Amino acid sequence: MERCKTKVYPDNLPTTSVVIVFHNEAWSTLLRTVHSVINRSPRQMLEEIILVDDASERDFLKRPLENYVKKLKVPVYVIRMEQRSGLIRARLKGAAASKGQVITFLDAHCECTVGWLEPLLARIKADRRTVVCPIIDVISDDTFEYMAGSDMTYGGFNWKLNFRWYPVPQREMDRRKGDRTLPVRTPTMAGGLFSIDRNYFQEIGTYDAGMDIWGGENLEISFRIWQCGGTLEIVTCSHVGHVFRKATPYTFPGGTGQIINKNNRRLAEVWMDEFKNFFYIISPGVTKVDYGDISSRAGLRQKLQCKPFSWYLENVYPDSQIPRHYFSLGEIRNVETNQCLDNMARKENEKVGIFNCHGMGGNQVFSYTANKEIRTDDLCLDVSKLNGPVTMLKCHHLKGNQLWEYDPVKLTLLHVNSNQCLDKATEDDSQVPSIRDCNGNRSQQWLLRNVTLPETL
Ligand code: UD2
Ligand code: MN
Repeated sequence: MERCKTKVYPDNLPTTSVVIVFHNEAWSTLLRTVHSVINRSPRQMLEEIILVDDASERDFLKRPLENYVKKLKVPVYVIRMEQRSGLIRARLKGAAASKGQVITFLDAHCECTVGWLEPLLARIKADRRTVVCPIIDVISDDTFEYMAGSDMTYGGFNWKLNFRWYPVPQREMDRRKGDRTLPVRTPTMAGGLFSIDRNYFQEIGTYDAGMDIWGGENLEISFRIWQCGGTLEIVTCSHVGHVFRKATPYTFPGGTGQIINKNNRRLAEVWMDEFKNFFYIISPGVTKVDYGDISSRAGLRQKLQCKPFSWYLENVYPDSQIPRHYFSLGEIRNVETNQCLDNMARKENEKVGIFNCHGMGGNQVFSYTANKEIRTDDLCLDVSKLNGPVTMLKCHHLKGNQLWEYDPVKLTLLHVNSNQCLDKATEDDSQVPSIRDCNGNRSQQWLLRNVTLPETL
């Protein structure tokens, strides 16, 4: 942004160590990252670059890499994990070896832009409990060209605990008085690119070393920062590009699903209180995954006297995909046909379905929220014309076509804007519900049931 170019930062900004972990990274992308850090960081602020090799299997990442980095004009150290440990424990090893006042983590396929570092360090200098992320620009994995990312999205997550970008809400625009060059308070970080005061990283408990390979650590540290008294920001004057890859270039020993589910369970159990149920209900099977011992992380939460997840939802992420207040979380069953609303694994902008009830959660989990939305994950039932169809759109929090009035006596679900009632399937498509003038028939009656979770919890 033009007005970022004329901002003036203090001279005596803290020094940073840049920690880059990698497993089987390509030479070109790794060195693009390293050279861009060296070329585009003021020398006095750059303490060192620490490359942590997570037991890569490629020869060029051994001696050739060590010989190459020796010739660079900034200290670059290569340290190695003895065995494949995953990005979380690799970053911990890099952090432990670092000497700068700030630690900046980067993925191994990035490009820092001119002026990327000063705005990050300035925020930490102003408040050491502020953790900062640059805007992540997109480097194409086909052409490696550089494309600007948006300053109008921030980090969130869905019920499955996938990190997602969502529009920066109006309240956050208002707080910044419309000045897009001011940092955005973000509920979560993407995970790979951020700066944190080195001592503060220790104080708030670094990372959960019980997490393996990949995933979950980004939401874990985001929740922890906010719940334990810190602030997490996207600094919109700082840009770093990242290669978003279509497929993972490495293996997940033990299975991708197993590992991610385990990491996610650890963060849900420690940080999310009763709201973990949204994750468990929509992901049948996840509750069977063993997540190991979390007592030290629970102890950390206790020691730091961190706030409950409900506080986080209320104060940090009021537009969260997980509703803070809700009437039901479970199936929505038609009284006449005994069938249930079902998202049929369909996507955004498609019709919601209806199917035999299976009581297993997953695609048949809907929440009727205190805001009178009917949601399944980050999608809301939406009707934009008389007589339907009922589609699933990204929840917009503005009521409008996503406002439903449930009558607990008549059992009707009235779509307020059209003044019509949700009804059973039509004759021409038995797998989608309809919307018709309210007539008091049993086919317009719905039971909103709370699903009970399996005993294993
Ligand atoms: C995103 C983050 C990533 C991490 C991840 C969730 C961005 C841009 N990226 O996924 O940093 O937070 O979400 O866990 O925000 N690596 C290892 N050992 C492994 C696996 C990966 O060292 O076993 C390295 C890998 O070489 C890379 C970094 O960890 O440098 C992140 O991995 P990724 O690039 O595959 O993750 P990404 O960008 O899909
Ligand atoms: Mn990456």
